[in-house]
Amino acid sequence: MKTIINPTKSEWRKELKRPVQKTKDIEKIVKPIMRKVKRLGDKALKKFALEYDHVQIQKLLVSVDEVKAAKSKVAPELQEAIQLAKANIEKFHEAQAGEDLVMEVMPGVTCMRRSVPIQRVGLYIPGGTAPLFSTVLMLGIPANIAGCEEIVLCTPPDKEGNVHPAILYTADLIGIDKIVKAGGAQAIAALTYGTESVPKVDKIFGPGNQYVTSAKQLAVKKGVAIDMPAGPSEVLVYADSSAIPAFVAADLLSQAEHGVDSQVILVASSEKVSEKILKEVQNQVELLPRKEIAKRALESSVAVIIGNEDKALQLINDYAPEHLIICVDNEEEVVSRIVNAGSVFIGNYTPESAGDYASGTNHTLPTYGYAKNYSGVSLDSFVKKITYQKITAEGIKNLGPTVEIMAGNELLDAHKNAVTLRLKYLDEN
Ligand code: HSO
Ligand code: ZN
Repeated sequence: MKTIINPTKSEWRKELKRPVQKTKDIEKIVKPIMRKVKRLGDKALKKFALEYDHVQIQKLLVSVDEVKAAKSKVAPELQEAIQLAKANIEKFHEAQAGEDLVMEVMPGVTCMRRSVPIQRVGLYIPGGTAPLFSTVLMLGIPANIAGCEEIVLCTPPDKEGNVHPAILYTADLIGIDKIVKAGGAQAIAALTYGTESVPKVDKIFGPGNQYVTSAKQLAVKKGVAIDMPAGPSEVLVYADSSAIPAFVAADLLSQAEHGVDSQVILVASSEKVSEKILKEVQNQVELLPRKEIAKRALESSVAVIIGNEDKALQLINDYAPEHLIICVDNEEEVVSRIVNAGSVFIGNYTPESAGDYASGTNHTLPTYGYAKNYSGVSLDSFVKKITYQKITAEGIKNLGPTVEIMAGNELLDAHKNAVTLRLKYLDEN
């Protein structure tokens, strides 16, 4: 990890710049994939499974028997852990359901707002080096609570044509029964256009590699919504001498092990604090099975020494990390001044992995600086808010003249007439 000491704003901005994403080159590969899936449907999905997942798929949909068989392959202790995580995530997401709004704004004029579930949602669960069954919980639970009518899960098959048992077990536990063996851009294309086996959806959720991300971006142009723009996962830890170095090091590494492009940043209040933590990082990384990935991520990671709290907060809010861990003495004051972060973890006993798996918050969070203007996935992500209004005869008498004047001044006479006709009618009857 590179260390920079008391940098100026332009210095830390340069050092913390996220890597530029070469979207154009990726799009050139993704666009033909999308077109082929649109044209050939299931046939294209099977062709791409052979090409990219190296497996001949007979049936794209996971069968009931496959789900049953998966359960016996998941150790009881893992089943229990997933159930506990599910309970916490359900509790926290159920509590997010706000009351519908009904209000008589002036006599006879009632406005309402109701949450209505997005009807059809697609959840993408990546394959690759880690089977992210936790993401099934994070996306499937709020989709269920919201009441989405159709929930489709796409995930790539392994070389034997199977889906990881823990993914199947988790999906079954939360009642998702449409699981499609399709990964990459082709899965996103299937959810965008629909195929014989895959229903077209209204919104697509979930992480993925650059191809998946690019396909999601293209899906938006076809009228499908997505959870949020994506970039590599990231963590920023703000630590002073009250932080326990081994804990901070483990947190930094838990992000680093996600991928070689993970962004890991330490903001330390002094050189001494930083040195202790970095020493721990060096020791702990050697013990990790994914040490090669973590080491590469650390190569492009930075430790910043900033003694001044105001400046540290300026850096944090400017960087807008996906995950922010705060391990400083006056945590309450610091937390209250955070305005840009995906999710905040407070104190020595709050590792990021608690939120990644089981505490109850969602782990699908804005990266790449999007925490400045996006929220993480929550119950809200699975609903639309529809507004309604009901105006009585008394109401239109009260409100009508105001609308007439405004419409007239915008030179929109049809708008004005819509009120004038009604007021006249009421006058004459
Ligand atoms: N830290 C990841 C989520 C995750 N971690 C899943 C472990 N499994 C991105 O927020
Ligand atoms: Zn993680």
